[in-house]
Amino acid sequence: MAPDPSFTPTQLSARAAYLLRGNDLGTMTTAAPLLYPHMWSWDAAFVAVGLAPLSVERAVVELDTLLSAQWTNGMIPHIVFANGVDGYFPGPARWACSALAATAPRNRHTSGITQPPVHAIAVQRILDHARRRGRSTRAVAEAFLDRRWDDLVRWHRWLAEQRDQGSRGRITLYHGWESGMDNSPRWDAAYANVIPGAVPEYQREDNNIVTDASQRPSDNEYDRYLWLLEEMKAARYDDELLPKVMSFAVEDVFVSAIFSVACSVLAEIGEEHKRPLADVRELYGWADRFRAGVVETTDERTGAARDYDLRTERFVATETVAQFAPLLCGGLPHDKERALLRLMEGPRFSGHPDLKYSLIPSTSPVSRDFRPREYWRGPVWPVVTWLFSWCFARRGWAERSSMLRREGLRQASDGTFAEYYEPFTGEPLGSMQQSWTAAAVLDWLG
Ligand code: 9WN
Repeated sequence: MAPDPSFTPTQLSARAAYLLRGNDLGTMTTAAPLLYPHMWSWDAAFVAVGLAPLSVERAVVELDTLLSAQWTNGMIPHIVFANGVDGYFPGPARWACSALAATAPRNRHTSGITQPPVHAIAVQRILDHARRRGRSTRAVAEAFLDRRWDDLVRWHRWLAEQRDQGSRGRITLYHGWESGMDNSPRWDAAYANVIPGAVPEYQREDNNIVTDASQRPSDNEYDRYLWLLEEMKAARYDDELLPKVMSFAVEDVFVSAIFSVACSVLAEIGEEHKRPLADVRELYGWADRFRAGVVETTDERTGAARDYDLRTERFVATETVAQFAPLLCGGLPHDKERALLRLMEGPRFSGHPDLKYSLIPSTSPVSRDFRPREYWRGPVWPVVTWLFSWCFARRGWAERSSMLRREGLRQASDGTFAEYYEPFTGEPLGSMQQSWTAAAVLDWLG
């Protein structure tokens, strides 16, 4: 069989660096040049991870831009809109945050929902890289931490208090977009109970760019996404009202695991950099509470984690990557953890015999929900691979971590930096030149 066209590691990292420069608008990097021409919250954190080996200074700017759009309640919004750029729907006019929300920033347009809290990981990568540089770069990273520590803690406090009002150790989402896994089968049951009312007329932009409809969410799904915006707008994005009025309310086990990890990471940074002890204690407390919340959802036999639908008061088990949430944050008894690792590496996931690369698909190839090309219903997402690989290294699983890195790099060596890949053929799908794919590659090769 002829080898696939592929770039050497040196060529690949040069191309990744070039891509990030190309997507750089000055103080923010677009998530992708055409499909996502603005800054997304968790994309920005991963972008900062990729920028850090190139320039700690530029990585700091990325997080500063994001944090300068933080809401006064502490929420980091899922999109910070680039000034004067159109081309994405729903844009600022549809969200209408500055007009409706008392806590939205006045000087920047943002969306009114949030996204997974991976930012502490980016801060840690920035500090790691700064440590290896000269004194002036170290000073830039230190000054960033001085300037933004309180904002980062406020962000975590908002999640712990406003998005876990019952202190159950799980983050509640009021929109599937908040998970970052928009149309994952995880949300099918919850969306089935979202009955769109009068959605003001709209025109999608995404399918002008990705013209193959099978790669994006359907119109039916978009109607529900847009209806949830109307529900939030009617509540003026008020944290106290959302739990009462939103027809979608799900405790996301994957976001909860990420939050637990991020709280530990931020607490460790705080300890090392002599931040207030009260903050550090609070962060460790949240890390423990959310780890326990994740473990509580797991299946007795397999260790697989489940989301919890607050509207139907039911656990939702799906054969998706979210099942592996406890492997990110730990906390499972040893036997259960071994069982979950076997599930992840076995034929239902990364050990499926027909996969092109041994990577974790967004949905299991043997699930009846599996669609190999359709957004979060099957394809492999390089940034998710990076997250697992980073968390596994942190957990001391060096071999597993480097296996994911190796396979992730083989997948990315086509040089397209695609948003996601078809798991059997390795075909690049969705947006090309996706910033966070380049960032993952830069970190792996850095
Ligand atoms: C909606 C930018 C974002 C990612 C999400 C991904 C996708 C947006 C969309 O793109 O979501 O937020 O329009 O589909 O699902 O994870 O942050 O890359």
